[in-house]
Amino acid sequence: MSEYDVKDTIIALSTPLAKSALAVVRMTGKDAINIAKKICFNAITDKKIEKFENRKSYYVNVRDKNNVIIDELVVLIMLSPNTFTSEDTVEFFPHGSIVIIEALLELAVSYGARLALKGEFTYRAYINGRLSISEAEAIHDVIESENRLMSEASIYKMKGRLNRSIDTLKEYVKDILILVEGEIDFPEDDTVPFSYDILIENLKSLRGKIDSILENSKTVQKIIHGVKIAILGKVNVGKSSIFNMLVESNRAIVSNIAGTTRDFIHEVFYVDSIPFYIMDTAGFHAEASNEIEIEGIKRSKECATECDIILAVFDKSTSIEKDDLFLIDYLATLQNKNIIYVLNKSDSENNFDTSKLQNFISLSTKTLQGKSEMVNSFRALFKQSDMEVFNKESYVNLREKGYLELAITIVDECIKKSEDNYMLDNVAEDIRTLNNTLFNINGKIDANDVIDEIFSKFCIGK
Ligand SMILES: Nc1nc2c(ncn2[C@@H]2O[C@H](COP(=O)(O)OP(=O)(O)O)[C@@H](O)[C@H]2O)c(=O)[nH]1
Ligand SMILES: [Mg+2]
Repeated sequence: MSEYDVKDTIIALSTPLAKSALAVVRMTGKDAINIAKKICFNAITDKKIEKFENRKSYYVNVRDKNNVIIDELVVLIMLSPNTFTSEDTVEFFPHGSIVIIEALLELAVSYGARLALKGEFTYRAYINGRLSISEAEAIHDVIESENRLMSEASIYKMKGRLNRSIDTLKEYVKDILILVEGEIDFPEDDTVPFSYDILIENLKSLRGKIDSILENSKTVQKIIHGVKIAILGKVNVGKSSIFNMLVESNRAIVSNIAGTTRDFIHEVFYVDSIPFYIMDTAGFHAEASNEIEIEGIKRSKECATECDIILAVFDKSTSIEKDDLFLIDYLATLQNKNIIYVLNKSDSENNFDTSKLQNFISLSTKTLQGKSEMVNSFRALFKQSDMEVFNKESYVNLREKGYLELAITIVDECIKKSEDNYMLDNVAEDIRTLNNTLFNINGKIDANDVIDEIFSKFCIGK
């Protein structure tokens, strides 16, 4: 990355710039310790600290060039090479005052440090071989995580879970290359038997391994992104009551005044730690009488197309009406949707003709009868094996997916060429390209613009 000069000592606030009890300011680079020595004084004796030892914390006064105290704080010393960036690193824990933080940064800069750019600490970790590009990206995912499963999956990715799968692929490709090159260079030597059939078998098995990384990634992503549920039904069937029952709060306004839910609200709840994002919608009318209702129905339909599950709610206490039939007909037009029909208000007298509904859950938000059946039907969307995949495997992002898909195209091409008994030199060339493609996923990449793109998504101080 052209603008990142790795010779500089860099410093940045790693926590948000806001008033808080404490903040973390991190400095890394060859002058980090020297600069710390110039500005830190023992908080008890007020003497300079001659020698900073590795992995020790020091209680210090930071003094500016006029010897005025900026703050009394703890610094943590981490010496190269066992640090995040691999370089000498000093972490300051000042009070979370914006004035103090800015004075501290300014002071370090006056002694030769430079303010870090976005993602520059992680960039150093990458450049110094501490992290692969995939692991660096996973750090970004950890910070951006919106739920516990997302952070768990990204932490495992950061710790190298995907890397290990990619490395296994690379080993496999290397073995295939050895097989092919052995035959090219020593066709007479049969210690490793060669035939196109053996080669094809190996290539097919490699393809299976790539396929399974992509498949596993889909499962992991399905789990971490959770499931979107939309609640649809005519007014007053109890949509908002169901919403509240599932999120276990009184977020949505429940009322017997028709049309209370105007703006859609959404919340998250967890079943076996899998996040479900649920959306309450306005009533579904056959005939909208005003613009708000027209907009409401339009948005309900949008929710229905975007979500993974539709809870279609009907009211046992009322007779089946035009609006109900309108909803049933609308749902019939949707394809590949998971629709759960719910007959709510099971505690009341029956006025509803259920012959129009094939399978339905009988529910009462008052007595909670049917709630566990409903939750179980959400749970049933996930197989036990999905969770096992989640616990063992990793996910790929768009960049990684692109390379894996490219790898598949190359493997398929190799299989085809082998089936047609192409010259082995030609196949070997493709396998080398394949090797480079996999290398791009988690190896060191040269393309500056790709690296720029990746690290520019980071925040400063990361
Ligand atoms: N008896 C009974 N009444 C319910 C039940 N669920 C909701 N209600 C009532 O039905 C009315 C409409 O509920 P609400 O959740 O606002 O319906 P929405 O318009 O579909 O969002 C309210 O008076 C609720 O108290 C239930 O299971 N049994
Ligand atoms: Mg409502």
